[in-house]
Amino acid sequence: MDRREWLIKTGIAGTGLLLSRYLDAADRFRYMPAGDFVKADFGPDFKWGVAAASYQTEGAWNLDGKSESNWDYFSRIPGKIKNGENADVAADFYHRYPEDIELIKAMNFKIFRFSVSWPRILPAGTGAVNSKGLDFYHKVIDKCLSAGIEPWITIYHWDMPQVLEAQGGWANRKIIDWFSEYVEVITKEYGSKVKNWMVMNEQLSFTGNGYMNGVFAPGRKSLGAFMKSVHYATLCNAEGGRIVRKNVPGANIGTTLANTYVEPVDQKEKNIKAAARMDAIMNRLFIEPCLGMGYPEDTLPILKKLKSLYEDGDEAKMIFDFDFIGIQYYYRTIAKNSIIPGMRAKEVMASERGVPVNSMGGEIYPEGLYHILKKFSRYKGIRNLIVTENGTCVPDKLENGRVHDKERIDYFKNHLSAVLKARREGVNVTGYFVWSPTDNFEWDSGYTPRFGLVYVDFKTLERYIKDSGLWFKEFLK
Ligand code: GCO
Repeated sequence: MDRREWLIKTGIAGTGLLLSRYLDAADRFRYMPAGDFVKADFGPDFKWGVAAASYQTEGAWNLDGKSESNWDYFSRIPGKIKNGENADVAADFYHRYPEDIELIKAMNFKIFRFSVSWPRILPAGTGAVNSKGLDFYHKVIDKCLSAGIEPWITIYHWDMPQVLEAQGGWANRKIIDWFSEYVEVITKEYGSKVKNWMVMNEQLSFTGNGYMNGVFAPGRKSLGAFMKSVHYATLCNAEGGRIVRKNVPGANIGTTLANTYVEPVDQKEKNIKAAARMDAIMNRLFIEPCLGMGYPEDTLPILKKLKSLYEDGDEAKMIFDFDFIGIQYYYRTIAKNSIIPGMRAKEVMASERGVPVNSMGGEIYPEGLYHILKKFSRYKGIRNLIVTENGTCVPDKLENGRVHDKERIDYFKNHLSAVLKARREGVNVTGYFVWSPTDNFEWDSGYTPRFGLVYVDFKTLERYIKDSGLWFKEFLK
């Protein structure tokens, strides 16, 4: 057993924060080289899927009765989106879903995770249901089923009717009623055909980036609004789960969380503590209340402010009776102490550290996925983990109808190797979904970062399977 293996076995490495005390970069464990594992190593029931989201792919922003979403509105504010882009057309999934589902099938995936656009279903946010909106997802679901692909629905992947955002969105407690109504409608509508449901996509991303950093819709920069959005999103997550449970017999219910592996920049006490505070926000804030542990306020005292938002019964209502947790991992975060109030920690950017990065500047660090899976497996209440998103953006070039994205293939091999290592050590990780089947609209970064297994020419909207898509086709066959 080498030093690293020993650290992992003894659980020392599992704390993450202590690891770099013992290991320098050269010691990092090596992943199994290409071809050293095969699909069968993951077991016969392992779930292989791809993941996408409504606003990022559909386009058709004002067709067939859909109302304006918070992102439609936000993307029109000058300066909010790179190059002034928006997702009015996106990948035109609204019209091209049959082709895209055929492509998913051609790459030998068995699951398609997609989200439902709330403003397509309830254009006024609540009240009248738009039957054409309902029809669209029936067609998507039916196409999946006829292609032998299991549809997995994300209920909320960040697009809400602008009419509700204008009333405060996630920072208004009424969101609990608004959201519950929406969940009632779609679970009753699709529950007989769809058994796998994820209530939310990355609460931290839409609350933190939307209400605190202001880089996502609705572009607010308010600690107070952020706190409210955290608490109400926590309540909605659990309540959404209860509604799915009630309306969909035999449902498999989860939610998906943003994750990053946090380590301190060095072993100074103050930086270790800063990393712990950052970890509390980035990895613990939304899972711990689901488990009845409350918010991680011992590590991050500012979270005590959340208590002032509690109403009678909230503590119990925050508990989420889920079947699985979706892990969404892209990069590692290195933290150091900072005097900025609140988290009192800041990130040491990958660019300052000279490490491999994706085209958005996130560090490519496969073993971080292994550590996150181990970390989550240590929560007593989590029975089942699925990697519901993992992927990378590369400056792809289309050449004679081909995209030679070797970097992306290596990324997948190394991250799959990390998943397998966790699985072999007893972590109950039961699936892996790639973000994303096709290139699409990457929020405030617009169309520049390409995450797809399939290249989309955004001028013609034609699709081309990249080498990474062909790699999966072979690997999954
Ligand atoms: C997210 C979302 C996706 C992103 C993906 C790549 O996690 O931000 O779920 O919508 O596009 O993660 O950044």
